[in-house]
Amino acid sequence: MTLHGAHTGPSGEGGARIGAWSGLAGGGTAEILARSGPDWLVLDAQHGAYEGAAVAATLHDLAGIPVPVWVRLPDDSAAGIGRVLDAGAAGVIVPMVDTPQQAARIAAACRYPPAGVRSWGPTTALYGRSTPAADAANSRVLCAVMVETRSAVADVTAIAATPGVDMVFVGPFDLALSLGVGLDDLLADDADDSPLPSVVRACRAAGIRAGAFAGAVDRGGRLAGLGFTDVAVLTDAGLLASSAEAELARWRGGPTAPRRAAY
Ligand code: 3PY
Ligand code: MG
Repeated sequence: MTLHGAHTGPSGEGGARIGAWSGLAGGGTAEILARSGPDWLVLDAQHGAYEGAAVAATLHDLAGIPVPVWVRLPDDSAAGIGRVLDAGAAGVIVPMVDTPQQAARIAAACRYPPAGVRSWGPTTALYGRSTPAADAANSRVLCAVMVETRSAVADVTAIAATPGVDMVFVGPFDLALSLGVGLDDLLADDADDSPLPSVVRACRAAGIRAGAFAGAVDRGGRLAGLGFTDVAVLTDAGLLASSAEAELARWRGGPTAPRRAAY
């Protein structure tokens, strides 16, 4: 699935891949999102309700659905990265990555030796799934590092060029805070040397994917228009809040209330 038309990236190469973002652990919400047809799905263990056992259980529930499932971790710990990959995540998104050195440690945590330092212990075979050999696991895993501070943007060329980093993923909410600008101003700024175009340029130069969190279709279209290749457009909490509010407003015949959720 891609964002077409006005949402197609300036490269004109078919638009961005659309991601779905699940923060509501349990109750089948991730499965409902995965079956809605996104290009990839993220389980959010930083700001969402996913903790260890819920991540593993959800990855098992999603195993038969042909959508890559990545986990956004709460921090850059190698142990945390290893645990979600052991449970079958196709990749990780690691928040608040500020330097190429930190990015290199994260890339190493995603891969078995000799490419990295990941410890062997996948649990997928216990649940009837195959366990790829170490070299196949190393080449299939997606390692995404989040650029969401002023200092990360200043170093984004080196972060994107770090071997083993497959995608730089922008957190525009945190980046706007770090820069001291409004979210809409950050998204509107398309000057060559401004933050978001600089990230896209660095990713293109390194030959890696440029991802970003949008949380809504209008912001997603803007990010795809700036050239991001992967945009998280749907969130379970946002969809639930906005459609519940819209349906209630429709029932009551009044105006639709502004969205409560930040995402
Ligand atoms: C951000 O925008 O800072 C994010 O991390 C999105 O989840
Ligand atoms: Mg963030």
